[in-house]
Formats: sequence, structure tokens, C-alpha cells
Amino acid sequence: MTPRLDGLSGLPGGVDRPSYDPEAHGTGIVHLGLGAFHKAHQAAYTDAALGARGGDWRIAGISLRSSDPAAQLSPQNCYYTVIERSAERSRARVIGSIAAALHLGTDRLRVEAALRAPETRIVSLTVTEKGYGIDRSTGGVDSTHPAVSRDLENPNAPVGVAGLLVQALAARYAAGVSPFTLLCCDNLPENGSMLRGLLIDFARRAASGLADRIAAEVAFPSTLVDRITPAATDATFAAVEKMTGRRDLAAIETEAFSQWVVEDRFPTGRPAWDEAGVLFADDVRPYEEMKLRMLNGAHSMLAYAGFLCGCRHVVDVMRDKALNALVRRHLSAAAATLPPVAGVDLGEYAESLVSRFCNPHLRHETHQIAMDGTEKLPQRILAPAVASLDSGQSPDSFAFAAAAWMRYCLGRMDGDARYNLRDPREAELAAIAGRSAQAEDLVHGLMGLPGLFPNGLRNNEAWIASVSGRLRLMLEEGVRRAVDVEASEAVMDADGISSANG
Ligand code: CS2
Repeated sequence: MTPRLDGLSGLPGGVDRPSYDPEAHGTGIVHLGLGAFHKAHQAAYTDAALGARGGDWRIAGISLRSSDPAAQLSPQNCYYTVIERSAERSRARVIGSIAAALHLGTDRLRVEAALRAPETRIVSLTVTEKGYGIDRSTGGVDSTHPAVSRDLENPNAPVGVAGLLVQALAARYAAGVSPFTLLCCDNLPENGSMLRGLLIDFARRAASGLADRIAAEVAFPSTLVDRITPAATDATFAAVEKMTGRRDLAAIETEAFSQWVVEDRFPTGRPAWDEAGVLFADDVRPYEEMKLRMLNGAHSMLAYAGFLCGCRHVVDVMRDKALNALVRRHLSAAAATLPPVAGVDLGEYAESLVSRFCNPHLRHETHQIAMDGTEKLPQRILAPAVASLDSGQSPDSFAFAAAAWMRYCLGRMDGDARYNLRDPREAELAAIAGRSAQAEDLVHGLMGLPGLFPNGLRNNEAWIASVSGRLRLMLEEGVRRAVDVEASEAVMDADGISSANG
């Protein structure tokens, strides 16, 4: 039987591995959210930074809910393989930057000790958009979020992000240990300020007496993170075994491309991430908005429309002529809502996204991207929709994306096959869909969900009519037909624009 990966010796020559001795480096980072994205992104950058300049910056990774990541990584001494796939080649790389893998439910004392340790100078997070419990309308906590409400009632054994971090900061202050820097790495706008607002509000509500100190003393640099990382499958494990001669139950696959733009505010120090390709900027907002609206916005649009047309993977969507045209239209529509981004040509950026989406070796499921729509839509589709209306541009592509999401909320394909919505507000979505399957009723019900659609859209009759018309066509004639109609109109509009220009 193939031996399991548990160290660096005996790996075949073609497999990249740490150029440093991992065991010789201490831990300086605690990461909350030990999932595939962290393993493909921040842990890989930290591995490269350790190789470039060393330092006690290995990572203690923590999962808040599932015990699987710790169960997969711990027997392997936390080594794992990343397969990086470009259209041309695949390479395997073993990562050594994770020093410990813990599960909050099982290892609470070790988790609390890691968060309190003076050696922990950075706490980074990838807990997904829904993990924070943020009320987007106030910027504070959503007290109906299950983890938030539980932690406000029982602050001594927190289960959520805000509860755990406020408890850790309180313990550090009580012990005279300075606070850590908090580095949010989720796809949320102004993610550093968002986390700051959340913690200050939680601390205030928990009467911890810490709110002012957090506001004055804790650094929350914002970040843009980018690397397309499909969920690992059996095919991933089989590929790794073939490439490395090791069984690796923590392996992941990702694309070769990777980007990390970070605000350089680390009063407690940081790894030499700049040596590992991280771009440091004074203000990441322009990059973040560009990525959220173009990459993630197009992703969400293509996920709903593509999934409902029977495309299992993003590459299948891109091979469909009509959907491909709609992705391109969406990228231009999103780009038109953005201010210029220093050093970036938005047209070239759009082209690079198209080729990343077309990567034939990345099996990225549309159903994975479709998940958690109520958490993703605001920054990806609705904010640019408002911006397009405000500047007199056509909101068609955003209206189409919103209609496709609404159609997806019905939980059934045109042929009636059922699927899981996988959304934290699933019960509310199902209740609205259960009341009526008429386009106008669905649009009215879903746009009325508290805190989701901004007023700029809720009160805009033209927007409502545009979404309703598209949804009606999807319901009456099927999503396939609606996609084809939309694409032929998009192509005509584009031709109209180019002939008017030329
Ligand atoms: C995707 C993102 O699942 C999703 O919602 O849009 O995870 C996307 O792949 C990453 O943000 C790419 O950096």
C-alpha cells in the first residue's frame, strides 16, 4: 500500500517541497478556517516566505466547525500537497508552513492557548462570508446569527469568530500581552474594516470593556485574496498519489495563478510575504472591488445560469457559446462600474479571467460557487447594479444575474430534478418560493428579504421590471431558452456599440 505523506523525505524529484526545515521554525500565526482556500493561498505564501527569509511564522490552523481538517492533517504532521494546475502543466508542491491543526470543539484548551500565546502575532481568517455574523446594514453584529447569539449569552465558551477573538483579546490584555494583528482573508468588501466593526460591536454588547481598546490598539489590514480552489475530490487524491507516491488525505488542487494584495499595517510584525509575491498597497479597496465585481460577480452569474443549464463545471459553462458571451458581457459591465485601478488594464484583466475560467484541468463546480448566494450577491451583483444605474449604464447583466439567482432559489431544474440550495437563509428562500412560482411574486418576495437588496434597487421600477421580465422568460420557456435570448441580445448590443464606435 502507498505510504501516507508525513514528512519531506523520499519524495520524488519532480515534487516541490519547502527549502527550509519546517521543524526549526516556531508558530507566529493562528488561522481560523482551515479549509481548502487557506491551504491553497495564505499557507502557500507563508511557506514561500519561510523559504525566502525564515522566521517563527508557522501557522496553527483551527477549524471552528468540522473536525475533518484536523483529522486529515494531524496524522501527516500537517504536511500536505497542493497540485497547481495551469492550462499547460500541473505540478505538485508539498507545503510545510502549517505546524498544528486543531478543531475548536475537540481542542478548545489548545485553541485558547494558541490565541493567548505571546508568540501569536497575527490571527488570519477564512471563515466564508456567512461565518462572521455581520449585519451589513449597520456594520455591527447580527444578533440573530446562531454563533453570535450563542456567544453573547455564553461568552466563556465561544463558538463563533467574534466571541472567540474578543475572549482571546481579553485574556491577552489581562495577562499583559499585546494584541495580535487581525487579517481577514474572506471575499468581503473592506474586509479589515468589516472585521473591526464587528469586533467592536460584539465587545460593546458583551460588556467586555474592550471596545475602545480594540478600536484604538488592534490593526485590521484589509486584503484581496485570489486563487480559484475547487473542493478536493477522490480524483484529487488519486492524482496526488500518482504524482508524489504518497497518500495524502489533506491534498488540494488549485490553479497556478495566485494573488494577494495586503495593506501593510502589521505593528506586530509579519512573515516576509513580499518575498513570496504578495503585493503591499496603502489601500486595497480598488483591487478588492475589481475582483469582487469582475471575478466573483461573473462567477456567481455563470454559476446560477450555468448550473441551471446543466453545466457541472465552470469550464463547461465557458464551452457553451451563449454562456461564454454572457460571461464576457458581465465582465465588461462590471468593469464599467469601476474607477481606474492603478497599474491594471481592466480589459486585460477581463481576458485573464476568461482564460482562468477556461482552464480545462480545473474541475470547479458551479454548485460550489452557487452556495451562499444571500451572502455573496450584495458585493458581487447588487452593488455594481446600483453603480451602473447611478451612472446611466445598462444594468442588464446584473438584472440577468439576479434573475438567475432567483430562479435557482426554486431548488429545482427545468426537468424538475431537485438540488440543495446551500444557503444560510435557505428556510426564508424556500418559504418565498413555496408561496408562489410567479415571476412578479418571486421578485417581490426575494427583493423584500431584510438586509439583502439595497434601496436603490428596491425602489427602482425599471430594475424590477428588468429582473421580472428575465425571470418570467426563465420560468415560462426554460433557462436554456432565456440564456440564448439574453446572449443574442448581448451580442447585438455589443455589435451596436462597436459599429457606433467605428
Ligand atoms: C467563488 C470564489 O465560490 C465562489 O463563490 O467565486 O471562491 C472564487 O473562486 C475565489 O474568490 C477566487 O479567488
